[in-house]
Formats: sequence, structure tokens, C-alpha cells
Amino acid sequence: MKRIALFVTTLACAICVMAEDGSRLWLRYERVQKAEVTGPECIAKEELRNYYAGEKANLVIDTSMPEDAYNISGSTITAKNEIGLMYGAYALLRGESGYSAPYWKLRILNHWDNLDGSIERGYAGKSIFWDPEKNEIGKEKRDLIKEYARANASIGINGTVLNNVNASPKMLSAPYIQQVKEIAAILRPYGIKVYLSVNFASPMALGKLKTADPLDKNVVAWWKAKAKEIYQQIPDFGGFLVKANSEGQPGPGDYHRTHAQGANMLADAVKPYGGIIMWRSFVYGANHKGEDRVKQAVSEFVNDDGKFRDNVILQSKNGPLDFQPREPYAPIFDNMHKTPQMAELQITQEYLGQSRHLVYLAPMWEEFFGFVRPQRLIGIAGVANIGLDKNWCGHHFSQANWYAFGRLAWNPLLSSEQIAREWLEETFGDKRLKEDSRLSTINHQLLDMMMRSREACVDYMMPLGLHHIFKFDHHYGPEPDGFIASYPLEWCPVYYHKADSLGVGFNRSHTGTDATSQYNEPYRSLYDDLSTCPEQYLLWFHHVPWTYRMKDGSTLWESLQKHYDHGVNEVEDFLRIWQNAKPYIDEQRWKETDERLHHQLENAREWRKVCLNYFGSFVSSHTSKE
Ligand code: GCW
Repeated sequence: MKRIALFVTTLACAICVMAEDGSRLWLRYERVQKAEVTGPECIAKEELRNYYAGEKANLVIDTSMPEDAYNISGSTITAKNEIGLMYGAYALLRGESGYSAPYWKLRILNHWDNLDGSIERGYAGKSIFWDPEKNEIGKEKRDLIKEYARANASIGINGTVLNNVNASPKMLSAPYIQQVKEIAAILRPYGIKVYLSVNFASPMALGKLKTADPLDKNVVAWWKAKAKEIYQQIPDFGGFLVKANSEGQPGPGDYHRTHAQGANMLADAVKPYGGIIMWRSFVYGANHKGEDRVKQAVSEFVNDDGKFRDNVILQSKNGPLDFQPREPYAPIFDNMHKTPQMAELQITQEYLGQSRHLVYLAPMWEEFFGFVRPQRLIGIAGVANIGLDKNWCGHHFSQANWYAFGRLAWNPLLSSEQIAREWLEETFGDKRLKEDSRLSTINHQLLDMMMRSREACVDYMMPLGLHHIFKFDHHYGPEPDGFIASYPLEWCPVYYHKADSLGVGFNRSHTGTDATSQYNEPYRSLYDDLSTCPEQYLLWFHHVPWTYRMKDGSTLWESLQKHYDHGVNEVEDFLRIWQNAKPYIDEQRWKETDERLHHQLENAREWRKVCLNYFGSFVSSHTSKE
């Protein structure tokens, strides 16, 4: 298709141009309409009829197969039901063969969408679900949600939380439940269940009760009735996601109840219908004031282990702080032995350049799975990066993060490189260009750019374990000197790097906050000892002298400078790679990406300048010359 766009511009012919605005995502199949497809009428059949390039395809139901799994043998797909056939059809279109079953049953997107249409940490326009002007799901919205469902189904995502974890109680009011019902009906054929984030104080805000105490019988009755009302409308409703006693949200702690007591009350309400509660462990500041922020989740939840109902899942961010470009894994995964856990990854790039930087996140998630093995989890959630922008995600390459999340949710053992290769081929590849011998070099370079992009981001933002030195609130750009006395200390960058004339970094070893003791061995000892702590986490766990000798012989201060330089050089190289790719990419997507890459370079240089100036001011002239 991009070749067409290129010819069209060259020949100034306006007739056959198809907008290359990125709206088709990775689903850029050619509409061949050639295959004769046997089997039940279903989405798989429709997709293969339209897009399968072979002459014939067969869809076979085998009820003995596991849920969602498929087998592809030649052009025959076998699955338990139409959903499995659908997954098989998308796999066949991707060129897969053989047997495949999803690793997890719960593969869920979390939308931080507000009912007023805005999206918390959204960088791609307004919500595709909520529009305060329209209290119904009109035709246009219906079509869009269908496209969204299809995109998710093509990569195996099977659940979606439709609203922000900072939840408005209004979400549970009858008019909104009606809308959720309509959305659920669009998503259902694609095998996607809907879930809602709930505000723990909803019984007060909506039900006019005097309390939201989970042990109060009126509160219990209110939630039971609410669950019944929802399930009457949406019998396959998935359940609730809850952010409680975190960043000002209400929760059971307001009534001196435990997280388990709060979660169990909700769990009992949805249990008769097969619903689940995803309870978040992202808490700090409320009950453990003064404690190192990264320790607080474990401190607050560890006594609840074993006390949750069996339909409660604890949902935790991959790192103990907050979706930084690099964090060690969150030790909560080591500390809850009797509680089923889900990991929450952030697809939207809140702290990784938002939709302005090209940063492919799968290597970061792969790194996480190297520490928290997928078998320790029972599901996976990803904070979506989707909005009303034409290209869904703001940056054309941010689509790769949505794609990679889905593919990893299906199979966390896939390599990030394999996924990037697949995505590039589907999103920018063009079969007609295959003969061009330069293309394989270009493809290789694009792949390389994606694979290097996350480490580049770490390097130009916060290398060697630095963290949370972002500008306040919006988290875009550097503010290492950030300190506002009236803010909680955990929001201030200076709290996290602790730079002084001797050195920099947060001492979380046994001589400091002892956060290392929350880790299982071998990591506990590895991270605790300055001489064995991996350099990528050095300043996360230790306060290190500026003159400290790094493995390559340079001082810490020299090493910091090298990392910032390297990060910036990488982005310069990405711009060169993108320039080389120009003849092979359609004009619109090339130009939009190029503009963003230029901006990224500017921003990376700003990071380097601001951080090195700031940290350099602590390094004495004597030290810096060493
Ligand atoms: O990372 C922080 C974000 C908040 C977010 C919170 C959370 C939804 O800055 O915007 O709120 O995490 O995960 O609850």
C-alpha cells in the first residue's frame, strides 16, 4: 500500500490514494476475496474469505480442545469454538502454523478513561468509549469500537476495563451501565469481556449510604444489588478493578479495615455470577508514611496473604515504584505466596516519552519476565495507549507497544525481537517490495532501532538506576532539582536521587532503608552488596561516591556522562536510520514519525544537558578531573 501512496504522490494522481494515516494498525491485509472457506459462519470465516491468499480454508470445531487454543494444519484450523477459530484465523493470516494456546486466561487492557472523555496519562486524543456530549453509543462509535475489538482479537486480548482506576462513582449508575451493555455487545463476538473500575465509596456517592465500610450490612447489600443489576444487563461481565487507599482514593482503610476485607466484600458480590476482583497493590503514603515508598506495597499487603477470597487477584505494577524507564522487579511478587497475582504493565508511555518518543517497550517487559517468571502470574494487564487519534496511539511506533502487549499476553515466552519483526512486517512491510535487495538491510535497521530504543531512553533520561527525576505532574522532561515543600516527599525528584557532594543514589541496602530485604535470594544479596549490584540498578539501591570505579574503569561521574551521551547518540542514529528508510515508507507515516524523532532528539539533548548540569554541580572540580 505504501508503494501505491508513493506512486500516487509522484504522479500527482489523486484518485487511487488510500490515506496512510496509520488507522489500519497492523491489520493491513490485502482484500483478495479469493478463498473458499468451509465451516461455521463466524468472524474467522469472514476474515479468511476477505484476506486469505490461498484458494481454500477449512474451519473445524473440536470441542475437546482447550479454550481459545487453535491448531493450524495446512489451511485447516481446528478449535473448540468460534473464538478459537477466530484466533486461529488471525494466526493463519500472520503466517503461523501448528498448535497454539494462550499462556494466561486473563489478557486484559486497562483504560484510564474518564467519563468526561479525557484519559489519564493518555497521549492519543480522547476516549474512544466516553463522550459527555453523547450519552449513547452511536453508529460511528459502534464502528470504531468494532475496529478496536478486531485489533485486540487479532493479538489475543480478551478483556478490557473501560474506565480509569481513579474511578467516578457515576460509572455504576444505570445510564452508564446501559452504555457498558452496548459496548459489551460489540466486543462479545470478538471474545472480549468488559470489566469496570469501581470507586470504593460508590455506596455513599450513588446509594446515599452514610458509610462505605465493607463490614456494614447495608454496604454489603448495596454491592450485592449493584452486582445483580450489572449481571442482569451483562451476563458475562468480567468483574471489578479497584484502586483503594491509594493517591487519595477511598478504600477499606478509611474504616480501619484491611485490603482483604474490602476486596472480599466485593468478591462475594460478584462470585455468584463468576466475576473476579482485581485489587491493585499500588499504594503508598497512606498507612506507612515515612517508609521508603518502594517498600510500602509489601508492608501493606503481606499480612493479607492467604486472606483473600479465591476470586480476588492482586494486580501489581512490574516495578515497585511507578512505571519508570527501568526499575528492578517489584518484590511483592516474591512476598505473596497464597494470593493469585497479575502483573500490570504500562503500554501508554507516561514515563517513556509519551507518544512523542519512539520507544519499543517489549524489551522492558521481557526483562521483567526474566525475574518474575510468567508461571508465577495468573494473568496480565496493560494500561492502554489508545485514543481517538487517527492512528490510535499518537505515534505510529507506539502501536507496536499495544501489539507487543497482546502477543506477550498470549505467549510471554515470545522474544521481543520476534514480535518487533512481526509487527514491522505487518505494519510497514510490503510484499511487492520483497525483490528490492536494499529492503532487507532497511528492515534490519528498523528492527535494530526498535530493539535499541528502550535502552536509549533509559540512557538519555535516567541511567544507572536513577529514577523519577521527571518534571512534576505531567512527567515529561527532566527536573532533577524538583522539590516542593508542600508536596508529599515521594513526589519530589530530590527524594529519589539524593545527590550530594559525596555521591548520588538511594541507599536501599541493609545500611539504608533495607528495601533489598524484601527480595528473594539471589537478588537480595546481589542487590544489597554494592560490588555485586548490577550497574543498571546501582543508584536505585546504593548511594555511590562520584569517584566510585565502575566495571569499565571509569568513575561514576564519567560513566553517567557516557550514558547520557550514548542515549543522545542513539537517537541521532535513529534519525539516520529513518532517513534511509524513507523510500520504503509511505509519505504520511514517514513524515509524522520523522517529526517526532526530531522532537525526541531535542528532548533527549535537554535531558542530558539538564541532568549533567545539575549532577555536575555536586561534583567538585577536583573530582570531575580525576
Ligand atoms: O503512575 C501514576 C500515575 C497516575 C495513576 C497512578 C496509578 C491512574 O501518574 O496518573 O493514576 O499511577 O497507577 O494509579
